[in-house]
Amino acid sequence: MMRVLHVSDWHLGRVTYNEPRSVDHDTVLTEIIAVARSEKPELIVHSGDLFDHARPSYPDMSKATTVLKELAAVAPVVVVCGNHDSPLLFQLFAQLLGPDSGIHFIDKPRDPDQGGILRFHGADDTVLRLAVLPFVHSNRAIDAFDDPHHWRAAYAERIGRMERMLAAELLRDFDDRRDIAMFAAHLHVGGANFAGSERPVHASDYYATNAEDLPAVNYAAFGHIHQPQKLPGTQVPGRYAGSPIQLDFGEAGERKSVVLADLRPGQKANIDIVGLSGGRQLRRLEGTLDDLRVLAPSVGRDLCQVTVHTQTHHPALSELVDDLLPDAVVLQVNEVCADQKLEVLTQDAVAADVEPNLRQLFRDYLADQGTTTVAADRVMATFARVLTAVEEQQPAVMPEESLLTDPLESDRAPVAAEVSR
Ligand SMILES: [Mn+2]
Repeated sequence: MMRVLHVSDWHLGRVTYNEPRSVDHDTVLTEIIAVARSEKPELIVHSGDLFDHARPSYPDMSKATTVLKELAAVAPVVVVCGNHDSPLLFQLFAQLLGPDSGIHFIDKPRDPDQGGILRFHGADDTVLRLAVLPFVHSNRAIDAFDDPHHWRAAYAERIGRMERMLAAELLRDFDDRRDIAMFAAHLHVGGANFAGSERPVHASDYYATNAEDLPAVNYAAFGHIHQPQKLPGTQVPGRYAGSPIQLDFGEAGERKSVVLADLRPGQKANIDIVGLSGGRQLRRLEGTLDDLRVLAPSVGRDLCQVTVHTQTHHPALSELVDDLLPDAVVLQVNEVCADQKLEVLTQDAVAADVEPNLRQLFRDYLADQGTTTVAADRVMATFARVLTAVEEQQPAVMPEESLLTDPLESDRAPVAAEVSR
């Protein structure tokens, strides 16, 4: 049996609405190291997006290598390059840490015999074969001369070809009394649930791959999607381990975790989800100031996006909210102000005048959009005054119009003759 710890999508260096997440990372990375030490896996797989940026800060690089070394003290570590990671930085890390570090940085997709398949030996005679597939950018996988309508299919087809190639080699001379097959990739499998924080640098980072192309392995360790979940649409046992912290509000309320997979030759994987605290939670709060007062004790140190419903505009609302939530980090305060929106006209009123006039259209606009500071009825009154002034002052005939009614040049007496006279 070989136990594998699967982690993913750390996004070190992440900043959420100007709030650095390093303290949250410190919390969950300590938890992950503790899980590794107590569960004693024989292999640790990080399925990509170690960093949030291709050029991480020095403290984040130092944090990454320190934590990976702590993990490598327990078992060999494989890190697959994600779409946020830099393949060149991975090469540099590999160079600096050296082949004896026990940390394998997989910088780019490789042929099976050029580093695309790794082998690890268990304490018993078990051999774990691991095929690795880092993120493939779409510009590497599609031909720009192809019809763009086919790009999505071309991408999936190209990835499918890579997967089939790896699978063929992975399962060659496979002895299922001794061998275990695993696949680690940073890819979007069609049908997976998005959080939104996966950030499409190019919309095409969202190009899906086909679940049916996955190699038939004992366990598939996937990264890219931040919500921990089973791989969709496939019988292959596998999971998105998910990010260890809530990276953005799309992930608010999500429970974060890592995966422990016990793999035995010729048997179904035994998969265990180990919960993480997730660091500080992201929370959306909405209500009146009184509602917030009631909610306040439950908020603690959470990172909050607050929407306050007020009657009239509150110039010092942010300070008020800060006072109400003294321990929380208030990332954003939105105000929904009753007097900055007008009531929508009833259907009867609209029906009476089939073609809505400018006043009605502007009124509808204010009902929908509201104003930012001044009360909506004042804006409406000003608009009405301006409109009336324009309507009452009959616009003069425009110069172009007089040109059209004037006789043509040839019908007139020559201008030069008039002058000479
Ligand atoms: Mn990610």
